[in-house]
Amino acid sequence: MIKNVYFNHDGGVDDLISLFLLLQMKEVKLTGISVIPADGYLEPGVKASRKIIDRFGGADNANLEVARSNSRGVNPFPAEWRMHTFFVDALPILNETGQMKAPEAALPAHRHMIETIKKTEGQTTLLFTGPLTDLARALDEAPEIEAKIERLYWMGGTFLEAGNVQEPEHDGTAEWNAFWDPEAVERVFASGLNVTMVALESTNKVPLTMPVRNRWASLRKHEGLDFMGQCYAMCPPLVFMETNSTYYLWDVLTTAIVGEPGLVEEKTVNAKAISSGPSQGRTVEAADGRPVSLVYDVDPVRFFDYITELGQSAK
Ligand code: AGV
Ligand code: CA
Repeated sequence: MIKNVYFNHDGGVDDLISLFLLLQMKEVKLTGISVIPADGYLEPGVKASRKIIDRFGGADNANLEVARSNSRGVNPFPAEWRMHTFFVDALPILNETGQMKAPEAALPAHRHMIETIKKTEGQTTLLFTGPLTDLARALDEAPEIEAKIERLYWMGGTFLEAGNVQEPEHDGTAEWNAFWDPEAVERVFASGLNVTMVALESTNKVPLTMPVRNRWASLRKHEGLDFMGQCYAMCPPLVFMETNSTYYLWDVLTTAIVGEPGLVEEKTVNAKAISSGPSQGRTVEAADGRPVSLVYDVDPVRFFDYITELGQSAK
């Protein structure tokens, strides 16, 4: 069965690779894209998205619109990470024709999502690989869209003791996408949406290792895999130590599940979001929380095979 998917991302390396992979999935029909300037910058995020659609989207996606978010976060991402968006946008493979054809949407991201969900026949699956701000605003403005949303797949949060935020006024328990806008997580948790959380529990099991990079390098005659390898080369391989900058396939795992849910194990957890204080952005299990489907395990071998085959199939 073909799923209608609306994709909101925040311009990171793995967000943009996620767009590339979605465009290769036969079981996915993309209905709209939007870009929020969280772990990336807006202008190159929108441009890189349009160029990826042009280069790897084929005729079916020629009219796929890319919308700009006008949302602002609470806790900004480090500029060093955000610079990645410019690097991807500047890759020669995305600039060969010197043109950008995929249209930019007139509406800001949250309104574009509302209108797209309304006009799409049947249900829409939401994929969010950055903060939830645009979804929280869309639900405030048009709560009726809830009934047309099949499920939200969100890369974010964790129920582990250790998150991935290391900032001066924080206790380290949050995941970054939740930390950027903690109130948005609270708002989405207050909705009746079906939520699948791809939290650090599972993404910690898919780090970007040297063997993975080398596999794609050996297959670089396939332009899609060369593109993935070039993108990930922007994230320095730190093989002797794990630092705050170690890269995992956070968003790509989340995206892969939309195409192939069987790659992972899920369980229902009752969740709450903490929206202020030193634990802001933390998600916790609580008896009176709302149910979410937590992706807690993944088969890394099958996962890497799946995305490598998808990348290899790109024309
Ligand atoms: O927390 C993971 C989220 C994902 O959506 N992002 C990166 C992915 O796009 C933030 C992030 C955490 N650690 C990072 C991040 C790092 N070392 N480099 C860049 N972004
Ligand atoms: Ca992201």
